[in-house]
Amino acid sequence: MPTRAKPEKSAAPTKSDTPRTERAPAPAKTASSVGEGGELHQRAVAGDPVLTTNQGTPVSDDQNSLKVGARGPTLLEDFHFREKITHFDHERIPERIVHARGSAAHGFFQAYPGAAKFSKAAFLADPKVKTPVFTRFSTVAGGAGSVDLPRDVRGFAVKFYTSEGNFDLVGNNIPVFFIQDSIKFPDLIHAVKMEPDRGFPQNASAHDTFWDFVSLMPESMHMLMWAMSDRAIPRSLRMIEGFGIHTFKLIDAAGAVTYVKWHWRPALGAQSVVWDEAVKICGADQDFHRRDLFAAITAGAFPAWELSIQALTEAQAEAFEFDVLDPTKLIPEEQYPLIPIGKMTLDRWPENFFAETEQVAFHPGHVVPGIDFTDDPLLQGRLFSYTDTQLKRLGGPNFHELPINRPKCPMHNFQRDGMARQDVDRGRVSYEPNSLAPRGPRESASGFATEPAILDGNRPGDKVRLRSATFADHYSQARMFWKSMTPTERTHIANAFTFELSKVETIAIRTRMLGHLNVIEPELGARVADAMGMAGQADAITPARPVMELAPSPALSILGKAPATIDGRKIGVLIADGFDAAVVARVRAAAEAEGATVEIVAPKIGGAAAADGKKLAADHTISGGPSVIFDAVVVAPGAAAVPDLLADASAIDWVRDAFGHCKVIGVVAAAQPLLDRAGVVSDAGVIPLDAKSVPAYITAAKAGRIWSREPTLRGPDRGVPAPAPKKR
Ligand code: HDE
Repeated sequence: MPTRAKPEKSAAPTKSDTPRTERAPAPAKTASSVGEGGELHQRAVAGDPVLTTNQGTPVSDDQNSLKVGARGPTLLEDFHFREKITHFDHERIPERIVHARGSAAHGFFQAYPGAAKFSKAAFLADPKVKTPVFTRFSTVAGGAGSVDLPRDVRGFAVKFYTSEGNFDLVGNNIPVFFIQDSIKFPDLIHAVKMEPDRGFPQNASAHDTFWDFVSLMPESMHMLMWAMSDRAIPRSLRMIEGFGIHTFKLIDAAGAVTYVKWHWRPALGAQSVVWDEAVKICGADQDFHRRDLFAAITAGAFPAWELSIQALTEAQAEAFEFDVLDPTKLIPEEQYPLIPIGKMTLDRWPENFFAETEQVAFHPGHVVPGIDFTDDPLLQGRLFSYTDTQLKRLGGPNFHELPINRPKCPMHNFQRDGMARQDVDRGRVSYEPNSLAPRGPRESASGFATEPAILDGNRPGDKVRLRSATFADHYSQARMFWKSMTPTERTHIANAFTFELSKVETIAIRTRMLGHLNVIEPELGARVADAMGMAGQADAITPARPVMELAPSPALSILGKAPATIDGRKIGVLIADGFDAAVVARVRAAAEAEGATVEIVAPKIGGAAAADGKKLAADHTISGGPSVIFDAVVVAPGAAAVPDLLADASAIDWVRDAFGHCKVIGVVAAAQPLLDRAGVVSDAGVIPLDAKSVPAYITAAKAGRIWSREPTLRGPDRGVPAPAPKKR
């Protein structure tokens, strides 16, 4: 017999001396259990929900499992315990193999007048109609719990719940892709994900396997230029552009076909952070992008994007200098301007992350009448992959019944049963044709019918495993991208290549990549080789096709078209005891008038006392709210507090980083010693601040970063002209 240690003590605690979570059940529930049952009933009547099992059985004790004696083994018959633990054990579903880390929001789309000219799709027909949407942004390489700001492509997937079925526009924030044929997708993803023998790095392309693969795949060169540009480290999900990448077909009411590229443009303008900032943000706030989207939407500052198309006739598509079926090529906006066709606004954060953001199932094959595919071999492969992946992730063929995936228009067919079927299908008839259900669902002439035209050069031939010769130029648009960047953006690209290739251990991979960079643009190759200390070591690479000198496309530059705005941006104000409340209040009023938010940073979270003695609460401590999380900053401590700040490394870093990341700094005179200690040199972005100069500070902040500061601060490539480009 096991010994029972003082059973009476734990078996009958008094309510007053035992916290609820530690209460042990009375072994013999007689009168008291009846009493509790009565209590349950009363609470239910009062509208206060009773805790039940998943079968609806009321639960009397959710604090203790059922045991043989207070210290004895747990009993198998405890169905409530087993149900709860089993459910918990199965709470995770397989995460997406790519795009596992994502954040999403609900919203609506409204077409502009004239959109119907291109497509008979119902959601484009009437500008008054608000089509519900659910939009999920994601990184590609990392797992679901990875950080928000690695250098990576961002997914931009929109589900339109149209009156004629769901249309999913499953795109990225970069208009081209790494590969041309979907059969290479598993290789690409295996190469970029953590290396299989060591399990790292998580969510980073700066390692050998990624660069090994891409350096052997010249077709990835154009996309690499984008991935090494600032596009891959966005400031906010609200500030990214989106692209459908593949060429799609739109079909109008008369059956005419337009070949289109899809584009999303953010109302707030596109903006990125700098690399050093991204690295630090990943430590300061792993959820930087998710939190930013959540905060904006819950505050009512709804992010919006304009949807546009580039529209080509078949003849124009055929005449374009690259194959429009090649997803490593874009069509310059200067050649085919964007035609705006509508606007998306995201105005509601999901109720439940798992039910909606995790379980949403996108698929480029979810199209509606008026939209159709082309034979882009990457798109064709995706049309298979996405259903397959949902079967695995969501456990069977009924994923369309989950509320987030269910169309919001009527849906009827004869598909039946399967794992976790929710619908209770009625009647005898589950087949077609039938005569027993004359009012049952039938085909309709207005239903989706594949648009049969294929581009002229794409007539069916023999069964082959071939890459079209029209896909063979891998460098010309990569060079065009380089030529389209501002000097600052070029420096960022050179530094990104330098950083990533310096992480590659295998010398032969580095020299191979340097060879490709020389082909893309000798100046780039030379700058990166020089910054790596590997000048003259590049492999000689001969492109399959001579590189063409294409005209630059200014539309590809983020900085070149950056709007002067602080709308949607965040200003951090560092205060400490004795600060001037009037200056801080003016900064807040002026910033908020421009659509920005202001957050207060102070040595203590309880806040700081102004010169007039009034206390202002802080949003962050100095180390908890480093300047990397702000777009512009104000340094406004009281004079008496400055000596303490000078002794605080996080305060010095706060200022040093703001300067190093080229941010506009407003500073009160008393704080000058802090700027001196942080190595801040006065320039156009360091604004002496008093009550009068607040407008000047806001104007400077609207102009964005002080890029002229950057070459004085950070290498290895400081944007200095490279050694004389070699002749090709
Ligand atoms: Fe995806 N992709 N992909 N992809 N993709 C997935 O589907 C795939 C590609 C994109 O927020 C998966 O539901 C193949 C291009 C986004 O849930 C999977 C190929 C573009 C998302 C899949 C591509 C994308 C995915 C994983 C090469 C830009 C996230 C989970 C042919 C146009 C959607 C899932 C979300 C997700 C396959 C290439 C965008 C495995 C085979 C090109 C935004 O089905």
